[in-house]
Amino acid sequence: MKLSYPAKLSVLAALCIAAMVSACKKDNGDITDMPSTGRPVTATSSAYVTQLFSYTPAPGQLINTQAGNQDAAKTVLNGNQGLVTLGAFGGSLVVGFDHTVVNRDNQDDFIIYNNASTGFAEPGVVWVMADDNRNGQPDDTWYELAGAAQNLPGYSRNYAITYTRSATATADVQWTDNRGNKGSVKTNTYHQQAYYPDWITTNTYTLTGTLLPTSTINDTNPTYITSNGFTFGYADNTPSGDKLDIANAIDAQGNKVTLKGIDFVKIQTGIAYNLGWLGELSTEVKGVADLSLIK
Ligand SMILES: [Ca+2]
Ligand SMILES: [Ca+2]
Ligand SMILES: [Ca+2]
Repeated sequence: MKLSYPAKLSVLAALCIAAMVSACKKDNGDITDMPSTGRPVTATSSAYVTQLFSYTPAPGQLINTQAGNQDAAKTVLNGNQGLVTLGAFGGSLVVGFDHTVVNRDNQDDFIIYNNASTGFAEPGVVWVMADDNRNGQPDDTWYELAGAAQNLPGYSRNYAITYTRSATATADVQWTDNRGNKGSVKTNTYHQQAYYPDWITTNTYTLTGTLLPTSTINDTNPTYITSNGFTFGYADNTPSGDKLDIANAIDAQGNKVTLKGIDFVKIQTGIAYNLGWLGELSTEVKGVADLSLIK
């Protein structure tokens, strides 16, 4: 059969389109064929988080010190001997693993190291994210890990506080919340640097997260204030470190979600409270590790 020149072109075009469709199918097939749990553990995988994506603390008594700046945030990577404070309510840290942490059936999956001691916990809400779009960035969906405080009075999702820079370093840092309340992060004589992060250029900023109850705090004796941990489920909550189960993930409505694994972790100071001479309640983090790789 002899084809005219335009007919040859249209046959060629049809062949090209067919080739492109087949290439697309192959690409999609490759993505679908990737392990459903994401990036597998390899011989060189680190047990610890290896990447810092953001450190956005609230004002606090150790902010702008060596425990409360961007360098401090990096000390929680690749081990469990660093220390960073997240400041008052809403301060957060986002870190990532070099592999996907698998949600093991009926087991805790990762641990967050802290500086909690008996009678002195500073609970932080833990959020997890799977790298659904596989771009290596925490731009997917955060899921809160439900802990023991989830059904207690005073627990509240989508709570937001706006902090205002003080006129002087030693003045209390004033705030308003999204419920019509106001308060302050009180300064103390032990820490006389600015409590409002130096590197935040705006004079106000807003932090949003889940608010935890203050029912575990006892400050009736101002010289001996205690803050007990919740039974489970938070950072800076248990003296030996907090073991967490991805199976406790919930969505924005509070419904349970099933995740095969996670790539990123966010930790957020959960309580808005001044602990007298001890300063504001602020979650601290020393490291984050995949329990399946801890010997
Ligand atoms: Ca699990
Ligand atoms: Ca992503
Ligand atoms: Ca602490």
